[in-house]
Amino acid sequence: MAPRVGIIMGSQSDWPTMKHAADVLDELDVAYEAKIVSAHRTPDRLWDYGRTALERGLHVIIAGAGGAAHLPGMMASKTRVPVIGVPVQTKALSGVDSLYSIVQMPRGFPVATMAIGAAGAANAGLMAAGILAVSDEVLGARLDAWRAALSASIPDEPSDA
Ligand code: RP5
Repeated sequence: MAPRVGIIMGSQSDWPTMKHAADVLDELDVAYEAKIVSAHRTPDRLWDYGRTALERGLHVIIAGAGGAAHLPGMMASKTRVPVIGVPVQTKALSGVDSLYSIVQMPRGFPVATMAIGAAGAANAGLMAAGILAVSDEVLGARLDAWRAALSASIPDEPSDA
């Protein structure tokens, strides 16, 4: 099945974070691809990816990067495929640098920015699935079941265990 979601990241070092998005998409049986596309180290790859995203059938792009995290914003500039940004946690500034780099887009070129780190990546997967599910009832039912199972797993009361 052709991927409907593109997961891109600035470096191999981002994969342990971005894998959380991939894991959620696996759980929901959503076809995706995962690529390393760096705004700074492989700018031509970024341009080609954005130029061909729509014609290749991508519906959503999840873009994760850390530090001077220009990848999500640059991708949003190159394609109208919706971009979900994931700020990767950094050692020097704990990912606040990544967050600020991604979230403060100028009017006209939005990036839907998630929380810093693994939770943000997982939520990016869920957000992508939610966008696809608007026009895919079967996926919508899987997403509803996923959400219900999470709710059911939350205990009523805390325990010492
Ligand atoms: C960014 O620089 C990447 O997204 C990564 O988060 C960060 C560090 O990359 P490496 O030096 O670990 O390759 O472009």
